[in-house]
Amino acid sequence: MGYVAIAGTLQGIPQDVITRDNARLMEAHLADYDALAARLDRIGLDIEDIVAKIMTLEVGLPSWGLVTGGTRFSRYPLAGEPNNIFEKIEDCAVVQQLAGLTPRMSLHFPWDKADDYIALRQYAEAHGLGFDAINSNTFQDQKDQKRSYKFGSLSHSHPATRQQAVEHNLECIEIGRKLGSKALTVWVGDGSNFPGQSEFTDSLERYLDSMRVVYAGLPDDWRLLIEHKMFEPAFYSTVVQDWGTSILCAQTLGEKAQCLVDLGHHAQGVNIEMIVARLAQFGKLGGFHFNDSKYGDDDLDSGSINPFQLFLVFNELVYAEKRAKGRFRPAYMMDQSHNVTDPMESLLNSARAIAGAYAKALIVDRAALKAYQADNDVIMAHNCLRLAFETDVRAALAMARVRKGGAIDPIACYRASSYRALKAETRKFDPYLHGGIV
Ligand code: RM4
Ligand code: MN
Ligand code: MN
Repeated sequence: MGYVAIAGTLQGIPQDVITRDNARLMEAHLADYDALAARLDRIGLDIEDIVAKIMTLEVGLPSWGLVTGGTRFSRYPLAGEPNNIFEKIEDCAVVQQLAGLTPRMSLHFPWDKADDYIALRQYAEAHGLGFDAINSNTFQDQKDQKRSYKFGSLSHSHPATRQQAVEHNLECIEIGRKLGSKALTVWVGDGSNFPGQSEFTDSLERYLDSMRVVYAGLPDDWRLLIEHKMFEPAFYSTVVQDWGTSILCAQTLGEKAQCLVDLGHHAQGVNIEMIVARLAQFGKLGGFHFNDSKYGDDDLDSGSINPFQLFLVFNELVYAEKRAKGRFRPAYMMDQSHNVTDPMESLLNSARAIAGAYAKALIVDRAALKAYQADNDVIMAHNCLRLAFETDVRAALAMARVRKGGAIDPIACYRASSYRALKAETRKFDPYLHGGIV
């Protein structure tokens, strides 16, 4: 089985593997598609409009999600997984090839450092990929780093440490410019583990002072995405702990600063879809880190634990999109850790779950919903959402993939290609490498 240039990609799954797997499933797929078309027609929707909208959805892939993740206890790497950013690009190109809605990668520095960013960009472009938001990392110490982030970074009590963290973020912007990226995501682990360890007000003030310098370094057409997180690694207080602090910081910094919502970064039971609505209403919803969680920042596959929540989030996003009339373009990205699955399979499944939540949100009968809400017809208003959520939209998703040259069943096709096994023959592998826990 030769790996050849196809559709702008240098390597990938041979086209005949996709064609063959799709041929196997086509008859059933078309029957399902017709059935869904008829169902949607009965509620006044044209399936072609829905498919066309699904085809516009784009979600960035996290470079740190391509290798097996781990917990505090261990990591169990997989033979054939990528060893560097170039090999990660190859894998992302395959996810894009099969899923059709993940055309960009979100990089994390210094993890993804390369000698030549122009060459890196060309390599990605040759694989049909671009770059999403750049992520800085001031939550770990790196080799040869002068000052430690043990007690914080952008909000550190010492000006020299803050300066070092600012410079790292400015360097990330520089790298991003070379790569053609348009946003910088800043998440800091800054916070405290003990009451009294730090002063809440002073540390936020210092954080803002640092962020003002980073903001001033942004190109005009860039966004600065502020990612909040309630706890971890700090377990008593966190400097940017919730969407309240995040939006205050974004408003203080200016137009180009917006908030990024990572679905796993909230207290249990928090109404995340409502946070999404609020941020969108005030023009500050800049981006997303999709994942799922049961307990905390679990970084599980999108839609694997609470698909209803994912749907309700997209219900707000579709409403915001409608209200903004085309001026609403948050950067959608995944942020997941794949500890016990093949990362590429998890990303394929997650892409499908995210697109599915979007598709279901698109078929909500908004006029009927508004009328029921106006009449305080609670059950019927709720059923409007339920009906959309319970609709099986898989055939519309598959059609969107097929029209982009992708697979009806991405995971079956990926397995049929033996991609991972073939990579295991050429990529170096150290089963005892336990680092890289995200
Ligand atoms: C954090 C946060 C950030 C990500 C790191 C790896 O919890 O979600 O977005 O950059 O993990
Ligand atoms: Mn995140
Ligand atoms: Mn996280």
